[in-house]
Amino acid sequence: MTESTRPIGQHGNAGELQQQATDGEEVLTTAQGVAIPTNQNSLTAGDRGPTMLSDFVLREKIFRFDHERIPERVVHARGYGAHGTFESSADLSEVTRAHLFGAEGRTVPVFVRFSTVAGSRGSFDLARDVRGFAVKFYTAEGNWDLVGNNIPVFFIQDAMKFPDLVHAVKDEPDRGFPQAQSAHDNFWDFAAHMPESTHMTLWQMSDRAIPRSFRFMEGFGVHTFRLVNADGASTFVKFHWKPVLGMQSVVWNEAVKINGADPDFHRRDLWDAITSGDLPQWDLAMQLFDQDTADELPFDVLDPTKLVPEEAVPVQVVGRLTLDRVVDNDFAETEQVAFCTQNVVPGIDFTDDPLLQGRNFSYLDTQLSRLGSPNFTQLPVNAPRCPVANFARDGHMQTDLPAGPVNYEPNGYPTGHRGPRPDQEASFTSFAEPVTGTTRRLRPESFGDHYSQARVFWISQTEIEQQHIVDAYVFELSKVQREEIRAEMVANLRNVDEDLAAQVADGLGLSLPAASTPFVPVRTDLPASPALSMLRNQPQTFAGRKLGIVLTDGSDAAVLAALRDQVEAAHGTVEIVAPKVGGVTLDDGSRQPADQLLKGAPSVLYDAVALLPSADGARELARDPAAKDFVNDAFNHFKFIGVGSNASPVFAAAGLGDDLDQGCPTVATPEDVSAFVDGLAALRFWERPIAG
Ligand code: HDE
Repeated sequence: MTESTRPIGQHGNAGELQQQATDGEEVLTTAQGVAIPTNQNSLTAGDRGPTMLSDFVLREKIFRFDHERIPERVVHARGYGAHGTFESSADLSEVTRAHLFGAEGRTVPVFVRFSTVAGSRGSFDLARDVRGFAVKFYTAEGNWDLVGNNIPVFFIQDAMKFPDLVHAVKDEPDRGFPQAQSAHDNFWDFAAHMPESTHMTLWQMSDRAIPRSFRFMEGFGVHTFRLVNADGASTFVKFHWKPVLGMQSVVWNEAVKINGADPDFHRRDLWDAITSGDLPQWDLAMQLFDQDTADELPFDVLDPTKLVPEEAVPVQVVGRLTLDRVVDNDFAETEQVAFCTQNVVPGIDFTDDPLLQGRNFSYLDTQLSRLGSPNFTQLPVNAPRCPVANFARDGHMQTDLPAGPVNYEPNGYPTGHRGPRPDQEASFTSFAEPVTGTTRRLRPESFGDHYSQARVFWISQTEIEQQHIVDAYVFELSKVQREEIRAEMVANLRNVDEDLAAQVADGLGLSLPAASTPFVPVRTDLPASPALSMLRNQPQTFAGRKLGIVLTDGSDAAVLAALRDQVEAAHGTVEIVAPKVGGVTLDDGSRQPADQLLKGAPSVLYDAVALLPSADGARELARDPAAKDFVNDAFNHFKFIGVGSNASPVFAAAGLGDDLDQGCPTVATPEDVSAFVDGLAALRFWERPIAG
């Protein structure tokens, strides 16, 4: 064990004296290792007298507590991390000298942190927001950080604009709200005046921004990076993460309710999946292309507001990420992990994407403000798992013990005492790119098309997805108080698609404004890219999803058993919801504990539901607002609902008596179960004729 990975309490040498409490637990000590009889009562003078200044136990405990917090991340403050492994499945040595990709089957440990962007650390998981997808690969050649998002493009083209973007989207500075929401004046004012952000806002208004959980979302490196091979030749690369369980999102009304019912919905989902052995997985995929292909594309590959369509450059899977271990300590790991886009290894390099160049400065810089010392690289979660040797020294919280007199180079000390020497073979060498031109502060012309790819995204969506995008714009812009911002946004949307703009204007009760003037003409000849639609690429599986079953005393034990068996056979999970969390007595006399209290587990927490009350139980439920909300929400959120033989009174009471459709099949006998469970693979019954 290295110095930096020792658990607290194992530092130093206890010598002869091995302290152990009588019950076998560790002995309670101060931070100095001094055993103390209690840390529950202060030292006072007399029975009710003053607390003594000499009470170092009290002072130390309070002192430690007073300094527990560090600044939260300026963006991506709310995040959740886990450990895992990456295994390569391809030999990419022709395009990169990175050891990690040098052969099939190479494995490296990883740490992943998912996050929302705008909200503070204590905000809620289901904000309509971009999600961060940051992966630290602890490779044999040093740490590689792929700090991506779940959306493949970004709001801005130049790092110079990032502070403006973040100021605009965060809570408004005078009033300090709204929290974790882009639905306010400053964000849309900024977006309306930044046509380059239009493509990203379409993605942000799509269901991608309200994922069902981290397990069901894609990830993207966003920028064009380079791979560099042993001969120094470069290939452009776009990185993708593809969830093995397929993509899935919730609907907006569901998101709003999940935030109230379980603000930790996403982190709980990840924790539950990993701890139950249902290990989340993503394929790492690459789009590889050369300069000629880049030149043929109708946009600049250095522009981070553009993507490379999968139809133009295929996405090839090169490995798989498996998350297999939850953190031991949220602060030590998830909060202290320090991702830096500048962390690359030999064989992986940057391009001149101006956003990426700015990030390479920002991430290192921000760690100092968050973690307080350049020695953050020594924290266990950040420390490389390969040797580290250089002449950097000292600083706050230095925990390494670099021995010897040499802390500079060149030096004339004899071999073996000179300190670390460069190894040219092993070294990272920056791609040798010819650079010409005069310095300037001007955006390249090739970055001037702000709408054509936004249009491609729009026309690639199914009607349902388009409707959700319209609804999201209408919702967000309805929260804006300065009305001219609405018109300015719609004026931009007219350049994307007239229909989109007309629908948003109609939803806002706004007469259609004149279109804004695009910097370059919008290309309407670019084809749709079906790969951009979530619904067109639905996974058709209930694996990893959850069925909530409402039971009462007297519920049918045989139907329940069949449901549980078949959902589990489909690799889904089942949760029992009952009027009392102590559980119910089934019709065969057996006792069934509940996982959730009905009043505490609305149907938004489930992917599909089934109601199996007894006749008496159904009469009770029909009077229970929580039960009525349960079925109403499930219905309105397009969920599949299994209807037990006695359940009709609950639906009648919820006003759904005549509405039950093919998405609400009867599950009256064990024989009905397989059709219901098979149907769950469709995930939602979108055919339901309700406004979503
Ligand atoms: Fe970040 N970003 N970012 N960002 N970003 C940070 O670094 C920044 C951008 C992303 O889980 C900060 O350690 C600038 C794009 C993720 O710890 C900060 C620019 C993408 C995370 C920062 C961008 C991202 C961050 C705040 C424009 C997708 C969370 C805390 C030039 C490819 C990582 C920190 C984690 C975090 C700066 C744009 C993703 C301030 C200046 C584009 C996933 O350094």
